[in-house]
Amino acid sequence: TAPPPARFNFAQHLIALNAGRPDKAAYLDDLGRLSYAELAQQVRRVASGLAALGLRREERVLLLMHDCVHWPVAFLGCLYAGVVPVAVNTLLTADDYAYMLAHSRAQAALVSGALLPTLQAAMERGTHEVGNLVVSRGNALPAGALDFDAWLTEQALADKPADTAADDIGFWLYSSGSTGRPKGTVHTHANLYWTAELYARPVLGLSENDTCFSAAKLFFAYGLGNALSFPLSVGATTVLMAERPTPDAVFKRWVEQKPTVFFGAPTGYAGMLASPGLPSCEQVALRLCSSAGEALPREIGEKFTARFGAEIIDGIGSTEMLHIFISNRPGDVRYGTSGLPVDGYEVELRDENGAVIDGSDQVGDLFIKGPSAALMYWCNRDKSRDTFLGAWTKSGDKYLRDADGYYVYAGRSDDMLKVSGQYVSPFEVESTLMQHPDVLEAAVIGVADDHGLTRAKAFVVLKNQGEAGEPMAEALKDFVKQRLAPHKYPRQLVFVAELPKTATGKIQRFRLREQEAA
Ligand code: 3SK
Repeated sequence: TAPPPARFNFAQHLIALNAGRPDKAAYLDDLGRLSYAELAQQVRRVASGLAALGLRREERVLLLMHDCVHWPVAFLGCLYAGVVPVAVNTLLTADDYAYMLAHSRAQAALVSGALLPTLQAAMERGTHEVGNLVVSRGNALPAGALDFDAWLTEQALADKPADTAADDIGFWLYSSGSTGRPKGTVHTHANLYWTAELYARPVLGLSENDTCFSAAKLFFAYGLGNALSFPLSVGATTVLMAERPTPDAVFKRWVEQKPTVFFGAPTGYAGMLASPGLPSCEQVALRLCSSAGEALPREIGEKFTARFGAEIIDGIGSTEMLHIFISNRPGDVRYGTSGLPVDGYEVELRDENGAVIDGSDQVGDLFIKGPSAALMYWCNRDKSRDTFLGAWTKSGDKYLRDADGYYVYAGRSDDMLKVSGQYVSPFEVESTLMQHPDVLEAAVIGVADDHGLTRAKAFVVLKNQGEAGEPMAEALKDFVKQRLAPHKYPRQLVFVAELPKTATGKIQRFRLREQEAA
């Protein structure tokens, strides 16, 4: 695959690629359709609008929006202008956004109307430098805020893109870690190109004949590829949906909009297969499905293919590598494995001394080398140094290679959990539980549910053990739900008299895991 030219602007690259299909639908969202010509125009209007607001190259803009046509228009408009969008999870709390605003020093925010109250609470809570708010699909706008559509119509078309280098900072995504705040993961313009050219085109065989639909939202690295950089790199059409990807919401799009490629996560596939509304094979047009976020249990893949004929292509990616670097291949799917390295990426398993493991069936730490790796974690030298090791990136996952060379997931190297494809830090949940006046201490681990998918389970020591019982368990779950993003609360919570600890008082989560496995 040829590298992008040294001077390269990913938004301009997409506009040029699709200049020959002006009337084709680039996006179908809950309210309408956006053609490729309209997308190009709106991207150039956003670029002008940002300049008119005083935004300068390399300054950051917070992008906090539900999936709708404004999201790709805003993201690519920033890239076209050389402004850096910081795309953030829509499910977080005001406290999370307050941190992100201060950390990124975002100079403006592009926000969905429904998310505006949370963002405003964040702005009141901490220091920030947001000078302008542009609100997508909002009702009553606060003084000084701009309506996204009205703002766009007032802008001229920017006459040329920012003259960015392929290696210039393009955008940030936040990635969660086992301790501390989320890390601002800094990606280049070229990284978007690489993931499309190394994975979407050759592995998924995406083409302009496809209609893509991703249950994973655009703010996830997975969703950003699935619903933006991949389809726009081949001239396909993408279905966007603002609401949560419940089985019924997904089925409605499958049946009405007939996507040919669907991107989901194992929890979603399990929920859909168990749902009474599951459509028949004849009602849908799926030719291929993708799964990532956590390892896909074999049974889910087999059941899905038996129902729809289509394979689920399971793979592993990361926010740091931007998309998938080990994947199954259509026509050669081994359910229960993540597949083989994607061409263009090298993969190593290393033992605890850092030596490369050559043999099969030995668990090691997974390292990846490839051109789409992030540059760094913003303003976090220690964690950057720990993860980005020259040409190699540490994934934080444990894997083994089977006798045929296929990679099999063997857990995390740290204590992080992946619940419904999203990272959950046990420390964060434990410290939230410990803010409750009745809790003495707590430990959180991942346990497998009936489908083999990970769920958070909390072990809680109460100050007064006599209060243990269902009402207290529900109260503690609610306590966490009110303070953290919804995917972080423990679905299971049990009371224990004490937690296993080292001589120095550190909680031994591995003992709880062993106890659960026994
Ligand atoms: O969350 C993941 O595992 C993932 C998968 C594919 C692409 C990107 C990411 C972050």
